[in-house]
Amino acid sequence: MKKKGNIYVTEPSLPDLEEYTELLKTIWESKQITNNGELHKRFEQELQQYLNVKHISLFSNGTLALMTALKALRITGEVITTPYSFVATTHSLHWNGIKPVFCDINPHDGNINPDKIEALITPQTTAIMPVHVYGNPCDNEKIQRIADVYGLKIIYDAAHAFGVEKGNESILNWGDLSVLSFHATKTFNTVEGGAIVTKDEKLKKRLDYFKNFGFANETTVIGYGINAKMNELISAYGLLQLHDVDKNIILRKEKTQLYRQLLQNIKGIRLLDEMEDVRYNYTYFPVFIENKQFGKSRDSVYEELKQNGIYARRYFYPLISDFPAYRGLPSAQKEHLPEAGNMARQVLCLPLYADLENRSIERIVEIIRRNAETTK
Ligand code: T4K
Repeated sequence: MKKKGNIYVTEPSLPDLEEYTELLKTIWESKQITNNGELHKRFEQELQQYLNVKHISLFSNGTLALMTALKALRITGEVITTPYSFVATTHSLHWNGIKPVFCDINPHDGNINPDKIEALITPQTTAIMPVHVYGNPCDNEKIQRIADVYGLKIIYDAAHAFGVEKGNESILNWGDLSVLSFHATKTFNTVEGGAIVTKDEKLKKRLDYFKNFGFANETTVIGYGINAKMNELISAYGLLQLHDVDKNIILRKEKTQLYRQLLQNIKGIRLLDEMEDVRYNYTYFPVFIENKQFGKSRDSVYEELKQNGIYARRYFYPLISDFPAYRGLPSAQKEHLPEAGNMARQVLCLPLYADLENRSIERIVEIIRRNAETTK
């Protein structure tokens, strides 16, 4: 339960209640409350235009979207993925009977290290599932080159990458498809929700069938479909969120810049670099606390903030490969994942959301500064 006065890692932006009520009235009149209604169609269209992508299929959440994506692409055997992510990434593989193979990451962006992928490929490998962690674009060129040589599919977990562009192109167009999450904790939220983006019109159709039990029409079921549809009430909410998302991203950018400026002189705090040709969405603000230089551990800063009513989060600690469900896998062994282990030990995601007050940021940085053994 949230307590008034505390500051949490995030806070959702909600649509205008009166506007939402007006839209709800149209649902009450039509009595179409789910199953590809008018608002669902409108939301899909407007999102497709906003994100500048070819096709998009809405889902009830990101996890079901990931699970459905793997099914629709008939992915089997082994999939090479990152341990430095939210556990849903790997769970979606397990739910499809696929063995995850963990690959180490880059310390500069937290993403899968493409130079380490090839060594993990076996005759059972069918796909690569990278994550654009914190919305940082993966090295798509290298990953695509490997996929092309070995005939592998690429499923991007783009849960953090809503609206992210590189060189004026949506990164959601990369790979065979990209999966978005619209969870309450994301820059663009629909309470719960998600979507799959693809360039392939036929795949978009198959995804639409798969999220509706596999029904292609009243009498044809094309495979092991699931129920992962987005309903009309959520589509209405999403349509209104789209009006505000640009404003929210700008506010988040300003907060991020303030953090960066205030943190710059604290020894032992490492921030990830931003690439010049990338439009970020500022969903997370991760800092990495280098124990020796900083003088105290990441966990002591985490606890100290907590005692002051500030709830930062250690996304992503522990590594997925350290959870009991996965730690027995050969690729999960710590010696194969040194960079991921380091980042998981050092990371702290500081509060970031559109309504976060600047004086709260100043307070958070002050607490961190007090913790630092030495400052310049
Ligand atoms: N792939 C990746 C890479 C992902 O990061 C995620 C989800 C997925 C796949 C799966 O997508 P979904 O199936 O979720 O669509 C959160 C989210 O539940 C999860 O969506 C997200 N990633 C993950 C990184 O974080 P928690 O357990 O940290 O959430 P929770 O409830 O502790 O919320 C954090 C803080 O946010 C709270 O302390 C207060 C605030 N908050 C939260 C909610 C839910 C609010 O102010 N209002 C709210 O309604 O997992």
